[in-house]
Amino acid sequence: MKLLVTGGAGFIGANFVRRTLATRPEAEVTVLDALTYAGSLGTLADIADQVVFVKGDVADEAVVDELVRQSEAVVHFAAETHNDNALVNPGAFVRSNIVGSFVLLEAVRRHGVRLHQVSTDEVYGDLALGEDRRFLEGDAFNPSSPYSASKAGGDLLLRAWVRSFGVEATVSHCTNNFGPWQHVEKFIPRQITNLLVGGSVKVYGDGKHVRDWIHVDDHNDAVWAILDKGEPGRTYHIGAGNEQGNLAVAQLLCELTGADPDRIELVLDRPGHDRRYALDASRLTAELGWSPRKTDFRAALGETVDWYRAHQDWWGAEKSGVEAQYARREHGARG
Ligand code: NAD
Ligand code: TDX
Repeated sequence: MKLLVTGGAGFIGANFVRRTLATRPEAEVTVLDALTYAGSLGTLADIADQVVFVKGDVADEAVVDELVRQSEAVVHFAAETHNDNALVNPGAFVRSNIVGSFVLLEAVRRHGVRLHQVSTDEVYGDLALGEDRRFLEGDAFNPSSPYSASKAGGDLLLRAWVRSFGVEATVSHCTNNFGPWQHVEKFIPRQITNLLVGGSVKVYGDGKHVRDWIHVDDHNDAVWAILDKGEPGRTYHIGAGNEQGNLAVAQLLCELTGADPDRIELVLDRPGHDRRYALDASRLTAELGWSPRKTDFRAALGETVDWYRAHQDWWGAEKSGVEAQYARREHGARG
């Protein structure tokens, strides 16, 4: 199968490419990635001879049209993905996440190519702490942040292109991912690397915010299940039913790195910070037979800690710049 993977130099996309090469030797993979701050060729270095890499923007019609024309299926990961950045520069999110999806949808419509779009649980907005509910496929979108609104925008376009033009497309909403190759701006790698360089763990607000964590390989296996057996036009939730409070994750990371928990610091909260995310992913299990495998969170997080310990060459150069950016934002927000 000739597969186009957008955003394949980023965290989840690069893990997807690796897993695809390992499990589907027949797949011919082309990666389209703009190599923003979040994507790097270093992430694909050891498999560079097994993929075709094209540096380009998903919102660039000419590049996308040609690549989609040559493909049998597209898996769309490319996006601006960090909520804290969306509060500083939302325009980049509108362009990559909404215009990017539009350009891809038009290209798959023209060329009759199958599309799977990777989206997030954040499109539904948040739940209250202690509320006995998880979001279901079909719940109304109610995004709270510029990032989640831009992802919801791209997903609404997809729904309309399926219904109006009959494009053969599916979409999945996944919970928070962790694992190797995740940028050090995100919560888990930020705190692991803070601990490894002797810094403190920075938890926003009261630390009681809840995220539903899944290992990136489980996410990507679910994407393959949808590509193999999913019904065009259908929406699938991907989640491992693993809700954790941020403070609890911070404490676990201290334990796994042998750090004193007094290195956890409560810092200024993210504006508009969503309280709790939780998805019901039973449709995926019932209809496509997928279920998560890396369900021992402590063990999987321990492997992730070991990976960051062993790969300082990959994240070391980014770390101080990311922390300097966070420090400027906190200062600015406090006026
Ligand atoms: P990431 O930020 O690590 O990687 C994004 C990749 O997309 C980077 O390589 C970047 O260079 C590329 N990119 C950004 N804008 C582009 C553009 N306009 N054209 C081409 N390439 C562009 O993100 P990630 O965590 O790997 O997320 C991948 C996808 O999964 C996103 O669509 C995100 O919304 C979704 N998602 C992520 C999570 C999570 O927890 N990380 C959870 C659910 C869904
Ligand atoms: O330093 C931090 N301290 C902290 O307490 C950071 C970076 C985050 N947090 C909190 C905010 C969230 O409650 O940790 C939680 C996770 O934060 P992020 O890693 O920024 O993820 P989140 O905002 O939940 O969004 C993620 O999951 C859904 C991804 O970044 C999105 O791309 C995905 O769609």
